[in-house]
Amino acid sequence: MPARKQSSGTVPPGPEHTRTGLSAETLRQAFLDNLFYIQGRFPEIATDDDRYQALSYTVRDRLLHRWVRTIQAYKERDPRTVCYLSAEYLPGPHLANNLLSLGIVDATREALRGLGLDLDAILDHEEEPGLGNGGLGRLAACFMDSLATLEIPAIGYGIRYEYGIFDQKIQDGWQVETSDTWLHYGNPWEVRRPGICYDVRIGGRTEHVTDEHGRLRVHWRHADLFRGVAYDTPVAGYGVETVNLLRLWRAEAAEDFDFTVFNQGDYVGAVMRKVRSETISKVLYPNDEADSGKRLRLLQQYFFVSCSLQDMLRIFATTGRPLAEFHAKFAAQLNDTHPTIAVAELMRLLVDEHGLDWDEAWQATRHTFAYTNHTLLPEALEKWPLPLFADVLPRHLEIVYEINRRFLDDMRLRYPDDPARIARLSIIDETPPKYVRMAHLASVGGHAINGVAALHTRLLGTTVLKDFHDIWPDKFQNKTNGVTPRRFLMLANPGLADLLTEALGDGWTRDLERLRGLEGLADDPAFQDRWRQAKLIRKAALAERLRAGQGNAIDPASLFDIQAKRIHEYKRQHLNLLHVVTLYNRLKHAPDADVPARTVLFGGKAAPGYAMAKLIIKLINAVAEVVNRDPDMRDRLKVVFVPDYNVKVAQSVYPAADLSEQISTAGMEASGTGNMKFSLNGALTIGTLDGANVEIREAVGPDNFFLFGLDADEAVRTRAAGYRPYALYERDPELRAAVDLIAGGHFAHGDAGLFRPLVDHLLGRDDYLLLADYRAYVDCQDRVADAWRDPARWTRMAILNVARMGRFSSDRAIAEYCRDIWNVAPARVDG
Ligand code: NBY
Repeated sequence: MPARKQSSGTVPPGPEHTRTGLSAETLRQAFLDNLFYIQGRFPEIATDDDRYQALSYTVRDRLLHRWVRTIQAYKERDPRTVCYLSAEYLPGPHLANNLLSLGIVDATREALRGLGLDLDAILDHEEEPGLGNGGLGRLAACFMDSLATLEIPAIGYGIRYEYGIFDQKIQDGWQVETSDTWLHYGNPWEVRRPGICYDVRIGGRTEHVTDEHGRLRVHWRHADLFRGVAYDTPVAGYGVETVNLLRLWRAEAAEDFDFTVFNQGDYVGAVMRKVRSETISKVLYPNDEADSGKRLRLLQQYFFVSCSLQDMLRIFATTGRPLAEFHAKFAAQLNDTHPTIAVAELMRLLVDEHGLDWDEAWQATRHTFAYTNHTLLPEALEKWPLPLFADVLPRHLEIVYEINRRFLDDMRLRYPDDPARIARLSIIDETPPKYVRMAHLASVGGHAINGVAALHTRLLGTTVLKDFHDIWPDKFQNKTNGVTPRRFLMLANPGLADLLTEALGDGWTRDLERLRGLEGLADDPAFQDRWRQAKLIRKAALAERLRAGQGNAIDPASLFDIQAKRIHEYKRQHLNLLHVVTLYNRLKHAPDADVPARTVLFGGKAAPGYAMAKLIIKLINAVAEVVNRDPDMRDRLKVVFVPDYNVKVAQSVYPAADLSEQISTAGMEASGTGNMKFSLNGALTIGTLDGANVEIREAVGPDNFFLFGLDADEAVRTRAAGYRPYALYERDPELRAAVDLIAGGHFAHGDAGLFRPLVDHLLGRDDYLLLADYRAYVDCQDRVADAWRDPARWTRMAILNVARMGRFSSDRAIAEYCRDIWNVAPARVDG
C-alpha cells in the first residue's frame, strides 16, 4: 500500500492507520475497535446490529478521509457545482455500495472471515433509507452515484424524512401499510451538522415600504418560523477519490422563537411548537392522486428548497464573487416540479434579502435552474390552490405574479390576438379557486426543460408543454434516463459481473459501452453455458429467499417472468394477470398442453389512497392462491407476489429475471428505469413502444425484444375513434373466458362482487386500453414461450441484450446533462 499524500494536517495520518487503512488486517482491527468503542460490545455478545454498525463506522472512517479532501479540492478550485434538488432519494443500502466504491469488498470479507463472521449476513441487516416513492427517487440516487464517479462537483439536496415510504405487508392478499422506521437503530452514514442550519419563514403578510434611498422594499412579516438542520451523507464515486455530498434537511424548532413563548411562561406551548415544527420532515408523502393540495406537502417543498438555496448562497459568499454571478457557480436541477418554488425563493433571496434589482436577479435565476419533467399524466402535474399558496407563501405569490406579469406581457406582444393561448401559458390557472401551475413556473424560470426518454420528450413538446415548445423550441432537450451499473450489476449480480470481467476486462464498470465486446460471444456454447449457470444461481437465490419468507417453493428452472414496479393502472399489472388467467384456462382445458413452466412474479407498492391499485394487488394474490394450489398447475404455472418491494429486494429480483414485463399503455410511462435494470441483467423484455422501451428495443435490436400492442399515436387514435372495450370482450373467446373467471368470483371464493370495480372499468371505459392490447400481448407471450424452448436461442438473445445496453448507464445520462444543460466539468480529487 503506497503512502498517501497528505494535503493538510487536518486529515488523519497513515494508510495503515486503523481509521484509514484498507488492508484486511487493518479493517479487522478497526472493526473490533468500533465494536468496542462505539457499540460497547465484545465480539462474543455482539448482536447482528452491533456488527452492522461497527462495520459501517469502519467504512465511514475511510470515506471521511476522501470526503474532506474532496471538499478541500473544491474549495481551492472553485468549480461550477451541480445542485440536484429532489424531494426524494432512494439510495438503497449504503454499506455494500461503499465497500464497492472503496474497492475493499474482498479485504473486508477476509477480515470478517478471520473473526468467524459472514459479510453477507451483516450486509443483509441494513435497513435502507426509503426516502422516495419509486423511479424518480431512484433516478436521483443513480445520478448521485454517477456524478461522484465522473468526478463532477455536486451536492444533492433533499429532505431527511424520519419515516420514509411505508413498509408493505400482505394480509389476506391485501396490502397493509406499516410505518417505516429506518432510523430506529441509528444511521451510521449521516453526519449531523448543527452548525449548518437556516431559518425558514412562512405565512403572515408583506409590507411594501420606501427606504431612505427612495427604493421600494418589501418586508415579509412572517407568522411562523422553522429551522432546517443539515444531515450529510457521503456519496463515494466508484474507483475514484471523489466523495460528494448528499445534504438532507431535518426540520426543527427555531430556538429564538421558542424563547419568546417560554418567556411568557408557556413552557408546554413552546414544546408543542417544537413538536409541530418537526412534523415538516416527519414523513414522505406516498404519491397518491387523492391527496394533492396538501398544505404540509407545500411546506415540505418550500422548507427544503429554502434551506438549500440559503446554503448555496452561504457557499457562494465564500468565493467573494458578486451575487449577480450566482449562476456561474451553481447549476441547479429541479427534479420534477416538487422543488420549483425555488424559482420564486431565489428571486426573493436575491431581491428582498440581498438587494439585487429584479432584472439582475431574474437573469441569475433563469441561468441557474433547469427542469426535468417525469410525467405526462395531466392529473399528476402539480398545481397549488391559490388560497393555500397565498396563506403559506404570501411574498412568493407576489413574486410569482410579477414573473407572470412580465412573461405574459412579452407573450401578448408575440400573440396579440390570441387570449386563449395567453390563458393557457399563464402560470396562474384562473379556474376557481385559481391555481399556481408549477410546471409553468419551472418552464419560465429555467433555461432548459428535459424529458426522460425520446418519446416522452417528443410528447412533452406536443402535448402538456406544447405552448412552451412553440415559444422556446431550443429550451427543450431529451435526456434519456440511465441506471448505475455499480449497484445494479456489480453488487446485485456478482456472478454475472465476474463473467463479464473475465470476458472483457474490468473497463465496463466505468464505461458501460464496452459491454459491446460480448457480441462476439453470443453464440459461443461454452460461454452460453456459463451465462445460464450465472442466471440459474440468481434464480435459485431468489427462490430460496421467497421460500424462507413465505413458504413458496418455486422452481429455478422455470421461466421467471417478472413485473416489479409501483402498482398503477397505466402500468397494467392486470394485463399481465389476464395472461396468467388465460394460461390457467388453457392448462385446465388441455392438461397435457406443451407449455413451458413459468413462474410469474409481481412486486410493488400501491399508493395507500389508490383503491384500484390495491384491488389489483388483491387480485394478484387471489389468482396466486388458486393457481398455486391447483394440482393441474403443478410444475407448470406459479404466481408469486414478492412483498415490500424496495431497492434491496429489487437487487435480488433483477438478476433472477428471464422475462421483464414493461407493458404500460403506450404514451404513459415517461421512461421507466426498471426496464433498463432487467435487461442489463440478461432478461429479455416483453413490452410496448412506451418510454425508454423504444430506445432499448432500438439498441438491442428488434429481434431481441418482444414487442406488442398499440403505439402512442395509435392509442390516441383508438380513444378518439370511440373505443368500445366491450366489443373486444365479446369477440375474443379467450379474453372473455379470462374476464368471466375473474368476474364470476373464481378467485374470490365465489364472491362475484369483489373484483367487480376492476372488471366494470375494463368493460366500460378501459382508460388504459388493456382489452385493445390483450390479443397482441397473449400472442406475443406465445412467441416468448417458443423462444424459451430453445435455450441456445434464448441465451444468445440475452447476451446480445446485455452487450447492447451500454447506452443506458446513468454515467452516459449524467455526461449529457453536464455537457448540454449544466456546463460543468470534472474536478479531479487527487489520491
Ligand atoms: O420517474 C417516474 C416515472 O413514472 C418513470 O417513467 C421514470 O422512469 C422515473 C424517472 O424518470 N416517476 C416517479 O417515480 N414519480 C414519483 O415517484 C412521484 C413522486 C411524488 C409525486 C409524484 C410522483 N408527488 O406528487 O409528490
